[in-house]
Amino acid sequence: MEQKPRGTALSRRGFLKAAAAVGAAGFAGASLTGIAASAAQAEPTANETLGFTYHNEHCLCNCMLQCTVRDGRLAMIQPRENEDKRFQNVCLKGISEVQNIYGDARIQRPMKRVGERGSGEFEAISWDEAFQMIAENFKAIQDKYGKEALWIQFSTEASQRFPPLLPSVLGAQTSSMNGYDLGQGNGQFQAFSPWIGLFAQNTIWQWDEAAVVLMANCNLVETSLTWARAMMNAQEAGTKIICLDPRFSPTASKADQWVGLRAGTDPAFFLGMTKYILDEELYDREHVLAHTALPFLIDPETGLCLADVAEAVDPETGEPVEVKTFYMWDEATNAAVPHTTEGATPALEGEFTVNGKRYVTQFTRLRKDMEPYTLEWASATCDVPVEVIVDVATQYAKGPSIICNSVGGIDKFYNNDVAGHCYALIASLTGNYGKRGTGCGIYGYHVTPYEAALGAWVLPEGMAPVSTQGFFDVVKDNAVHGAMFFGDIPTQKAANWNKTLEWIDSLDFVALADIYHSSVADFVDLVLPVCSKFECADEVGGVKCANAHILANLKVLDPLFESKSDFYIEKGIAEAMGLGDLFPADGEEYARALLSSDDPQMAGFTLETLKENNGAQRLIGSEELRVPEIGFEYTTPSGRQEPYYENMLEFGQAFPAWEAPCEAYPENPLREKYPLQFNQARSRFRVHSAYSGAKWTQEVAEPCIELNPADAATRGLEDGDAVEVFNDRGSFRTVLHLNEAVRPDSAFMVESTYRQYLDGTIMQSVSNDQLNERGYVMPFGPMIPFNDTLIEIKKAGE
Ligand SMILES: Nc1nc2c(c(=O)[nH]1)N[C@H]1C(S)=C(S)[C@@H](COP(=O)(O)OP(=O)(O)OC[C@H]3O[C@@H](n4cnc5c(=O)[nH]c(N)nc54)[C@H](O)[C@@H]3O)O[C@H]1N2
Ligand SMILES: Nc1nc2c(c(=O)[nH]1)N[C@H]1C(S)=C(S)[C@@H](COP(=O)(O)OP(=O)(O)OC[C@H]3O[C@@H](n4cnc5c(=O)[nH]c(N)nc54)[C@H](O)[C@@H]3O)O[C@H]1N2
Ligand code: SF4
Ligand SMILES: [Mo]
Repeated sequence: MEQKPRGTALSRRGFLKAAAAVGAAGFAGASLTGIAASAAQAEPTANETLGFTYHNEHCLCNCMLQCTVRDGRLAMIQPRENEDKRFQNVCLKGISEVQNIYGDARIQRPMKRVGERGSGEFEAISWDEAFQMIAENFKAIQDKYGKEALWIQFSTEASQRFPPLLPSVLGAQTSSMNGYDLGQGNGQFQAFSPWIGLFAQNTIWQWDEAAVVLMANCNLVETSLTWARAMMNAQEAGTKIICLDPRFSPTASKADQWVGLRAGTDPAFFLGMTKYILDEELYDREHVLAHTALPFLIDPETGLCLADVAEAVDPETGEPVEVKTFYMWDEATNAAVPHTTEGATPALEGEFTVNGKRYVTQFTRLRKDMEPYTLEWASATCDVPVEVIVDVATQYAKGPSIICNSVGGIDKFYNNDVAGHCYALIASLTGNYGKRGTGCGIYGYHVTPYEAALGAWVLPEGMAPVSTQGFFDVVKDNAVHGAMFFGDIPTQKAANWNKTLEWIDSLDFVALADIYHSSVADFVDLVLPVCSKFECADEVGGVKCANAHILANLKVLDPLFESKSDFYIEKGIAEAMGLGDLFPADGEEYARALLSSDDPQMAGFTLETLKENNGAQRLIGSEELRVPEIGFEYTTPSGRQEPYYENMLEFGQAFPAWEAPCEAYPENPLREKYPLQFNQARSRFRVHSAYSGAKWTQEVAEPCIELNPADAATRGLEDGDAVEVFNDRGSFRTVLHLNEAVRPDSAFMVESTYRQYLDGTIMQSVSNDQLNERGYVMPFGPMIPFNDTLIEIKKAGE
């Protein structure tokens, strides 16, 4: 996940209430006492010092860590003491950083390419030379082709200390769209509220209030590892977890019920449930009438809503806005009335004449649109028995129920928005949104309502990056002539590696800043060593808000080898280009700017208080981590839940309509050559490619591809075989493991690892880069269908 959810007006009100009840001073006092006790317990010995930092953003956990440095070397990592034990966490990846940060895969010094691109031949140069080389090349490219001909992008993890400034200062292009993680969100958010509508508005700690949690495309126990305890707590309290996953995933193994559907067919499963719920009248009629737009009148020919549009001014922003009044059919007066009419008796279904024209309700259209999605159809499409669809639909409709959709699985299929739209529809229809124990959306951030607005380092007016497209689009055109990546962008943020390589070859200059020797390192002109979150040149190397805390990346060690932080690399480049004055002088100055915020949740927080509190301070008013009542206020045009999308009429998706995956569907003739669907997901042993080089992790989790034993047998393959994975786009080599948990006709692999662990090849060689055009009219853009990929596997060398 790239963008983080921002607090909502609703949640902010919730916060103010909570703050008033608890009292800000009381909380701060209590927390200080706790810290004093913890510091005393952990008194270091003579040659030991303690340091505090935060860990990965991208495993969605951001653990707060206490680090012991012995004789100048990182010796032990523990969770930082926290009064709230839910936030006192660490996993093996964190603990093993004592080895990993000194590991072989670490980039140690600036290096300039001397051989061909891809040859891996480099020679060490000084930082001055490196900065000079970048400055000259950036300048030449921007002078010749314009500022936007330079592309600078940070991977999510590389932007988790200080917010990047370089793309803004240079007016370079940077990515505004990721091409992943927001596919279901694209289809879901507009039913509830712009942007935040894709995040659950309550927290994972409220799952115990639900009767059922449907986990769709979510392997929570690995991908939100430290929050999985909330799921277990809920199970203990009697909540039933139902996991939809083609693979018997670790989460499926802990769930109460597993539905092993065919990959890429979640929309069909939900459409089948929806039709069943309609046919059996299992929807929540009262909720639908009072809180959804489903009784609104639409023109049956065009699908457009009967509505009046008036101009108004947004009281908060002063911007002109459209105010829409929709119409419902009032059965009491037998007339169309505005949707805001108090005391009306709206008709749910039927055909009505208004001003001589025929209208139907959205609900009437819904019944018609859902007609094709019979249980038999859904069962055949998803490869799930009819009884299972009926059973899940019945449990879900009864509620209170939650849909926890994460951002894997179907999100990496061509039809991802349809899945998100289905969740919004079924939740609105059954009243499983907007009340306690209900909810729908992403829970991975688990504390969505508790997000504080940090301050910023202010740049001169108009100094901003150009940001209109995603990396997946940039690789297709030749308008960019130079690039710099902070992290492994080219191998992760576009599919079809051979095409990406062609693009890299077309560039005049390309540089990389990374901690580890990631896959793209051998293909760039200049490699720069970045320090880890355990290393800082200053007292502080980053400040962020996560886990309902403000966190500080405080110094544990000086930068190892010749590394520098991303901040000092950006600043060094800017200095070489005569723009260094625009940057903060050092980490302290940047940290203070970020901490200058008028958000009441962080009132009184300073760099000093953060240091006193061992690098973490709880947001004021966030103790409870429960949203008292979500209410029925949505910033949709009608203020109701709106699962009917007028703006998607042209795509036949006003209500969700089945659309097959673009490559990995059963009838695709390509299956004859490439019979296996390629399921890629994440694992507890890595955070994307990070930890690939970690020796201790390698001992327990070597990169491999997994097949069901039946599929291996038909190919004459055995556990441990060296194999080649291929399709028309490319190929890679790895080791095969057999696993009954993998669905027949598919292969499973953890995304992703560095080339050096795949015999110099890369899994992105085979992934599908066909984008769904509909994505371009959606706010988060099209998504890369990584999993909508067909492959075949054979013994390597055959
Ligand atoms: N084939 C395939 N591709 C995929 C996916 C898939 O399922 N299949 N999933 C996609 C998804 S969902 C995502 S989110 C992306 C994630 O892919 P990335 O955006 O690459 O993942 P991150 O963990 O954000 O970044 C990891 C990179 O940043 C480096 N790094 C870590 N910390 C720092 C730092 O402080 N500074 C610098 N400069 N570098 C740092 C790491 O060494 C590594 O190279 O991958 C996508 N790509
Ligand atoms: N430890 C760790 N945690 C992480 C990350 C990491 O790299 N490491 N990365 C973070 C990031 S950026 C992301 S995007 C999230 C992703 O976290 P999740 O959303 O949990 O996604 P995945 O792990 O990609 O896949 C989840 C499950 O979906 C299943 N699946 C595959 N295809 C389908 C399908 O068609 N339908 C259904 N219902 N299920 C399917 C997979 O088998 C897998 O078990 O994890 C985050 N957390
Ligand atoms: S990798 Fe492990 S220790 Fe680090 S933040 Fe994630 S869960 Fe916590
Ligand atoms: Mo992601």
